[in-house]
Amino acid sequence: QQTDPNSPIHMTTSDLAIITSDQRSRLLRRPVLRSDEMISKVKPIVDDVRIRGDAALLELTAKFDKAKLTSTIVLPPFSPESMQLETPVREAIDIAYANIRKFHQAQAEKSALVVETMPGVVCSRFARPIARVGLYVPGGTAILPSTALMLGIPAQVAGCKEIVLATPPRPDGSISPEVMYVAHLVGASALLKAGGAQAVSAMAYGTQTVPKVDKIFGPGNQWVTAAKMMVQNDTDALVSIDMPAGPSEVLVIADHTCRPAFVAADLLSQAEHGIDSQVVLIAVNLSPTELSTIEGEVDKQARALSRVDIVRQSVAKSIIVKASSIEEAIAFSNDYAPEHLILHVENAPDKVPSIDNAGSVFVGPYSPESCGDYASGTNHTLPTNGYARQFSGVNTLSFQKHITSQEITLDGLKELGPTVATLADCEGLQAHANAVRIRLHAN
Ligand code: HSO
Ligand code: ZN
Repeated sequence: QQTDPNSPIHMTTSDLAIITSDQRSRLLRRPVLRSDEMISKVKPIVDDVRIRGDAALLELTAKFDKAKLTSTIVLPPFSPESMQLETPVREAIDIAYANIRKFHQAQAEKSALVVETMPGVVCSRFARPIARVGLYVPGGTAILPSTALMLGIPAQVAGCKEIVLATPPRPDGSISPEVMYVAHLVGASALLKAGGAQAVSAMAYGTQTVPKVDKIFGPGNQWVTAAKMMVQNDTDALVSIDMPAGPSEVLVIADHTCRPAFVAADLLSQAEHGIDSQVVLIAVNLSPTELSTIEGEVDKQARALSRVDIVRQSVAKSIIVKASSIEEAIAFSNDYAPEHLILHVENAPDKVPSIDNAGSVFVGPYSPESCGDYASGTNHTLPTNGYARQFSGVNTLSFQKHITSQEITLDGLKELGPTVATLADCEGLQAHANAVRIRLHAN
């Protein structure tokens, strides 16, 4: 898309005090995701890999990633040369790894939940790892070792036995040493050099060399997302996915206490992800001067970015919403259900209890989203597109499932059995009632 490099980089402003409820609903909406259309586009790719396996995978990787490979799978131990890093980068990855691990380890359930619902009737619930998981780490305009950390660490902590990490190869057939190093740290059992719908299909069905997995995680472009949705609906694949993913988003709530330069920097950090990034600023009672200072900062900082061309397009689609109170701002944010919510407001911690819908919250002026994106400990694979209403971000429990169990004593059955028999009779399911009565009559 051609854009004039001299035109100002600015967002469109609306005022909650004067817009109609229809206009408000429109502000809350994300660009329409054409999932049906995308699913019909990815179907031939998914089917090709499902049917022809490795041969199709190699051909598609040559076509889409321009990499001519003889094998797409790399097994550990990974060679030291493939993960050679500058010391500061390795140390940064190590610190991020330690923090993310600490936070995700704390999420792991240590013991079973045990409840005696009636005397002699003991119900329990315990977690077990999902045995085989596939982690998709996107390639494209940026290398994303951070995504490998965010998916690999909870898988490792949850105790998954097989961790397949898929990422598109570079044209020379290699994988970035940063991603290789993370694959090593998280104990990946196989690295799949493939991207897009073809990688998802390979992991969902398995090929001659790619292990089949039980659940597929990770963000990706529309092709990856459509392929994930498609395979999760195929009972032959018997695979689940983490969540439907859309373009990345941030919503910043700022009041008179905010530092305009910080607000602008946060908006831009999300805007640089891609031209479809969703960036929203809610300005709470800001004066025209305060607002134009923020807009000036957005323009100035954007021009200094190497990804200015991407930012120019995403900012052009972004919005500023004027609110007249913090309550009104939070109500809008809860309706929007942003992936990331940043609170640049007075007494920010006091506002957290009123947040109902958000993937992850960044509280106060010194908590930029970047910290959560990389290294503070929280996960950056979060619900987008308004799915924060019903989905949690990826966490340790995403890599486990729960099993319930019960143990009933004879006294317990004497207590509970008549209730069960009555309900079974009432449903006309005699064999169910018999399973209880046969035991009670035997004693
Ligand atoms: N903000 C992105 C995550 C990310 N940021 C990766 C930098 N690298 C997810 O919403
Ligand atoms: Zn980010």
